[in-house]
Amino acid sequence: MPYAGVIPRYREWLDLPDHTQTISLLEGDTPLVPVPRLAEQMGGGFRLFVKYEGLNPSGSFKDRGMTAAVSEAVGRGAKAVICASTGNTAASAAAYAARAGVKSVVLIPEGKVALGKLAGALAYGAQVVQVEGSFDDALRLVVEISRKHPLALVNSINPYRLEGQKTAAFEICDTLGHAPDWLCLPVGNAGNITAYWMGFRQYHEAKGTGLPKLLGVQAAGAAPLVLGHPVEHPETVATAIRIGRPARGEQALEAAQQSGGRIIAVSDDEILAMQRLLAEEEGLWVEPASAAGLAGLAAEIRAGRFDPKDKTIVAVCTGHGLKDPDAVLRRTPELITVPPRLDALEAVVI
Ligand code: AN7
Repeated sequence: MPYAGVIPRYREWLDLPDHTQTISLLEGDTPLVPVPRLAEQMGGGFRLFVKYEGLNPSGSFKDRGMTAAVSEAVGRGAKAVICASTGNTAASAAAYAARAGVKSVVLIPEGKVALGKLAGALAYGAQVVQVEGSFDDALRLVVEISRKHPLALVNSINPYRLEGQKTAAFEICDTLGHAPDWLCLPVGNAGNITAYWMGFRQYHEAKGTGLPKLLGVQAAGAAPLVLGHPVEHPETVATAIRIGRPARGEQALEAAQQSGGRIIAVSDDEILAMQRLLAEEEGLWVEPASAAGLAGLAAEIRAGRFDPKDKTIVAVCTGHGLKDPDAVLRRTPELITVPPRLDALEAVVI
């Protein structure tokens, strides 16, 4: 059977109602890319893989959960979906709504969404509304309006989002034949880490695939789960995870703790350095937030808080680098321009 997306692939593992009517863009089935040169840079002696979620149809991991949420909503007759978003959820919701032929409304924090995400949401035909405030303000608003009006909420408060999202854990186990020792990933609204833990536990109970320890990584300027309290004015270059009140924060902390792992924070400089290293050493360009998991791993190894020896470690890279071209262009010196002559080209290249 040709590949048909995460719902058909894992249907019997997903708790979705019978009315679910699959809306798919053939999401999932993303590569687990070995990154041995990066592992060497971190000291070596372990196996490191990137789960390259930026290769999903709308360019981020959100498509796994979105196929499930939109399929459920459309199956019960919803004519419109709504979400708040730092960008990737917006693009994903807009894409799946377009595929389903329903309306999408996306609320984004004014001026704080990376270009590729905003353009994506517009391209797929969403109604984009900027909110004078943070993601957290936008999320509060969509919860309120979806209680009053027939707009299906497709943020990860929606349980079906997690059902679809957990398929990433299944894929990793199916590819490796077992769970990794550690899973490192960025944490924003905390739906992803919660879903991974659900998925790994479910597979382990059924198949004995083992359980990973979870290393969740926040940006230092938006680290409510590390600080232990909400952050009123979150700030980070990794705008995807610029979130001060994670909707699934409690569950994320519980998942990290149950797994024997932890949630830590890294600086923006560490995030950007890792984004660059991954692109320049391994040819994988991811958006800044997506480099946070690896940046956290590197920091833990450097500080001697984590011995990676002989371990199998998977880092989830959640969004494609094309989502946020500005993050690279900002640090790029002026481009070299030459007249169309060989000697001029030789003068700069040779
Ligand atoms: C690239 O799109 O919250 O911890 O509104 O875009 O499950 O929230 C995005 C989050 C990591 C964090 N990496 O995942 C949104 C949004 C990227 C992201 C996260 C996001 P969660």
